[in-house]
Amino acid sequence: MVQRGLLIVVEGCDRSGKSTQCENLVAKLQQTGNDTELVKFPDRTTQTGKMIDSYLQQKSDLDDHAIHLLFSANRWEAMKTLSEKLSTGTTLVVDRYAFSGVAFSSAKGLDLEWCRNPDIGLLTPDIVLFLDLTIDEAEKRGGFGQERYEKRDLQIKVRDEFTKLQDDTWKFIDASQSKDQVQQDIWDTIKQFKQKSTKDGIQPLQF
Ligand code: Z5A
Ligand code: MG
Repeated sequence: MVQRGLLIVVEGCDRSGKSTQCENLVAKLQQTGNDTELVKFPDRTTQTGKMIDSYLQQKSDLDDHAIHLLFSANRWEAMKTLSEKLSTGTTLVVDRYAFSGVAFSSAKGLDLEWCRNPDIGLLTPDIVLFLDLTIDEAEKRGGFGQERYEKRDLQIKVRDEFTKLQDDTWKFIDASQSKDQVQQDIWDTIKQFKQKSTKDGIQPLQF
């Protein structure tokens, strides 16, 4: 029987280095013989993704609830494909997931429990790597861009909301370190996790 792949989610505030580290981690896992693919949410290529992209670029406006549901739908439409990949042994490294959805919408003032509901039943991550960076440190990486949520006050609230979502699958990584050191910390965390899960036997994902 093929051992299923791991669902590794990378979360964190703006400019914490998620995309940089996701690419590194995928390359490292592939080099060490693990069938691995990168997934990114929002997926801006699908029909829902195009509406999200237009909203983020401030080319269109949507009710806060409606855009929240679109972000969730953008994940749901990928679930069948992702669950097939996991069950045939592919490990997935996911750049942002439902935690971003809940953190951003609740930071805008929507009820936290309401925000959680549409994502209930999505594939459960095996591990969530939270790249932790203060807003002051994030700002040193260049001024905010033109996208809708790239504003200091909102980003501070988002960080607070993220910290409410953690559970025992979360591993905090100090993202203020050099790219190489962050990469090393992530790799050590994944190696430890894989050793432990091989010992305990990986629990089936909740489909
Ligand atoms: N959003 C939402 O509202 N609801 C949802 O359900 C989801 C998302 C899934 C678009 O996301 C927006 O959608 C986002 C949340 C919202 N809004 N905001 N803000 P996105 O993922 O497409 O956003 P992005 O454009 O990829 O930016 P990012 O994710 O915030 O950046 P990052 O991936 O964390 O960082 P990076 O691109 O790897 O690095 C940023 C810069 O820092 C770059 O110049 C790097 O070279 C540099 N960098 C990276 N690491 C380091 C270290 N260690 N030291 C120094 N410099 C570094
Ligand atoms: Mg990114």
